[in-house]
Amino acid sequence: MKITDAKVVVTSPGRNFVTLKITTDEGVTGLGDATLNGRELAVVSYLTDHVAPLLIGSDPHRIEDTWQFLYRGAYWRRGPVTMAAIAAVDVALWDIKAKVAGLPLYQLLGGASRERVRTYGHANGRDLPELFDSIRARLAEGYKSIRVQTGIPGLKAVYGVHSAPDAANPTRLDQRVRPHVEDWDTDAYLRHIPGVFEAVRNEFGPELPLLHDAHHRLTPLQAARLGKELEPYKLFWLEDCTPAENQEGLRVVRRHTTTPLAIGEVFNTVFDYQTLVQEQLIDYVRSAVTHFGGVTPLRKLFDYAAQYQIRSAIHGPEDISPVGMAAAVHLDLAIHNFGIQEYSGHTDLTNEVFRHAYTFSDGHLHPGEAPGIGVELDEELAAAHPYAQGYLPVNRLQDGTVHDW
Ligand code: EZ4
Ligand code: CO
Repeated sequence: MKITDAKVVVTSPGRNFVTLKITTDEGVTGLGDATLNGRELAVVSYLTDHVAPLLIGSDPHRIEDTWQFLYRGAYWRRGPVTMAAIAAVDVALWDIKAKVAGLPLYQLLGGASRERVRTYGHANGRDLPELFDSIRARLAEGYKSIRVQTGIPGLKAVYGVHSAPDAANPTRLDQRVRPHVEDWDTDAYLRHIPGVFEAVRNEFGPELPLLHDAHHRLTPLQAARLGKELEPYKLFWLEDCTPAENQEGLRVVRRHTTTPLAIGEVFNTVFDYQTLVQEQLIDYVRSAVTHFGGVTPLRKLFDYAAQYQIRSAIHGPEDISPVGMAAAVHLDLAIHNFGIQEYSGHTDLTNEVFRHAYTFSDGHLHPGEAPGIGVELDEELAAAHPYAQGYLPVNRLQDGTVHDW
């Protein structure tokens, strides 16, 4: 069997998605997600200009060898662009192998370790009444675990909370798209958050698993303090409390709090995790199949983390396409040290462009029984919704200093 074509499809059914489609001489095709939110076209070029020519004529069954060839063969290792591109190839090849076998991918990964995959959904509100409504809406949709994000008094726009369009900071300037500007004040945040969790616990009781994402904004000492102050409310986890490129910083956090910690959605190789895992400084590894080089290396990370009783928590925002989500759900079902899967769902139009076999019900996902990863790309519909330039927001402190978003 030989690869005869590798093409990249960029589509924007509400937001941008980058998909690799690999075709073989026997007519079997495979899909991989390569979406890197806000920097999509860099990955498109990496794939079309540099990777696709290398794939033509090669054997799609040699997944490990192809992965090593692309990773080591580039000489320039790691980084989100490289690893998103390699991830798309890896998942497309797993899709092909599983289709040839006539089995859903999870069967090739060792088979199901559980009946279904538990998820968490996002609730948010500018104030407590709005937040409570949002939590009730997620519970009504079936979610059993809830990530809580809230507005902060005095701040106009905060990560994870819907805000009114800001006339002073237009996202379009002279037809050029500019990032939306959010504002930030760590002291105001630290003062406000514990009271929010106290109120949520009082309203929804002790059993509901609650999560919170600090989105890389705190110093180790600030994170230690927050973790400690949240202990009475027994969080499922506190996510991305610091920008964890400085892995050693987590020693400070860990020394001071028993609030569980989750980190890694912006990481792309196992090397980003070495200190965090070996020293057991975190409880959940957060990388997505799409940004970590695919199913092959993410499986290895999970097995490595398992030795330290660290569990999986694959990143699942809307900017992971249904192709990336499908690959994640197969892995979730198969591995032993599964923790939880983030799941926000996609718009109806996105689900039409990417028809998928995975299903969501009663707060749980299942990958379905279709051979491969179980996603079909409607290329005509994809073409009807072309790429639209877009950026993630940026964050500024009260005096204008750029801060981590
Ligand atoms: O900000 O995926 O936990 N989820 C997150 C996401 C990220 C986006 C960035 O593209 O932090 O919402
Ligand atoms: Co996050």
